[in-house]
Amino acid sequence: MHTVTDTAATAARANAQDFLPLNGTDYVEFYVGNAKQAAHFYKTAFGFQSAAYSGPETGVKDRVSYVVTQNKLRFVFTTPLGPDSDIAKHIQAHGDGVKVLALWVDDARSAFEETMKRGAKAFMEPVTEKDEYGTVVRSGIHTYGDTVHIFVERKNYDGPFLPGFKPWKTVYNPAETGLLYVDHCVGNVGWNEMNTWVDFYEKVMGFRNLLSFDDNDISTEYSALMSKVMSNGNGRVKFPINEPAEGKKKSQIEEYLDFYGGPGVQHVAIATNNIIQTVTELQKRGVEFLTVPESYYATLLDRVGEIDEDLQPLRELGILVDRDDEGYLLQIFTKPVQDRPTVFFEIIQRKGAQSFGKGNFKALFESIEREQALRGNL
Ligand code: TYF
Ligand code: FE
Repeated sequence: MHTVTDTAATAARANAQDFLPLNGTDYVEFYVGNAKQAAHFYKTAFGFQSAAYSGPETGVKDRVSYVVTQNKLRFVFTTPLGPDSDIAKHIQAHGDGVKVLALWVDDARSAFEETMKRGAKAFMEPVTEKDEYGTVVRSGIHTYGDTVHIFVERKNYDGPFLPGFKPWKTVYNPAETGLLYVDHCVGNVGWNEMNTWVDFYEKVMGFRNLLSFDDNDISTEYSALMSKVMSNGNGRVKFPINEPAEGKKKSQIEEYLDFYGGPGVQHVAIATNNIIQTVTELQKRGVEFLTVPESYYATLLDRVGEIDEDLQPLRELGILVDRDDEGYLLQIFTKPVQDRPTVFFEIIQRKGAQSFGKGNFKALFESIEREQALRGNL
C-alpha cells in the first residue's frame, strides 16, 4: 500500500527541534575515470557552466577536480592521478559514480557533533580551510555503501567553490538548459536494508518518512522493488531509499547493485520550470531518455485530468505526468549516463504535486526492464 505518514503537526514539531538544519544540497561529487571528459559532457549535453578547478596547476598533485554549476546545481567531477588513493579504489569498485552528497549548513561542527552523538560513522573530522576568498568549514559522515554526506559551512566564503579551488575560465561555454536545483537523490541499498537506512536518516539525521511504496505499488509483471522517501525538516533535502524485492525476474535494483558493486546513488532528480523546453534542448544535445509506449498518452488525460501543457510535445518527448491531491508533476528519466547500468538522472517539473510519480511507476519500470532485457540482465 502507498501510505502517507506525514502531517502538518509532525512537520512543525520536526522544525522546532531540528538538530540538523539544512539549507539544501551544496554539491554532488562524482568520482570518475576521466574528469576532464566528464565535465565536458555535463557542459555540452546538460548545459552546466565552468566554475572552478583544482589540480596540479593549483598545487594539488594527486587528483584533479572540475566544478560545474547551473542555477543552484553544483556538480564536481574528480579523478585520481595515480592508482593508490581512496578515489582510485572507489572507481575500481564502482565505476563512475556519486561519492558525495554534500549538504549546505550554517554550522558544520555542530552538524558533525549532533550526528556523531546519534550514531554516525565519521568520514571527515571538522576542518577549516582558508584562501584569498575566505573560510569554509567542512565535516563528513558515512551513509549507505561507500557514499558520504559532507556538511559545508560557507558563510565566510565568497569564492568559486572551496578554498584551494581557482575559477575555471574557458572559451567553450554552451548555453544552459533550464536545470535549476536538486529535487531529490535516490539511494539503492541491499536486500532487506531499506529500513536500516530509514532508521539512519530518522535517528542520526533527524529526517522523517514522507511516503512508502511496497512491492504491490511498484511491481511490474516481472520485477519489484520497495521504496521509502526520507525528508529533512524543511523539505529541501529528500532522499528516497530503494531496496530490491522478489519478483518473477531480476529487480532493476539488483541489477544496479551487481554493477555498482553494492549500495549507492541511483538517480539525481533535477528540477526545471519548463520541462518541455529543457528536454527538447537536452535531446538535441544527445541526452538519451527512456521511452514509454504510445498507449501511455492515449489514456493520460483521463488519468491526470486537465493540464496546462499540450499533449503533443509531451508525447513526442516522452514526458510522463502524474497527479496527486496537491497538483501534478511532469517527469522523465535518462538512460544510465555511463556504460554500467548504474547512475541516471530524472528531470522533474512540479506543479503543486510533492509526490514522486507513483502513477507512472508501472510504465516507467516496464521501460527500465526493456533496457535491462536488452543488456541481458532481466
Ligand atoms: O524517485 C522516485 O521515487 C521516482 C520513481 O528505481 C522511481 O523517481 C523509483 C525507483 C526507481 C526509479 C524511479
Ligand atoms: Fe525520482
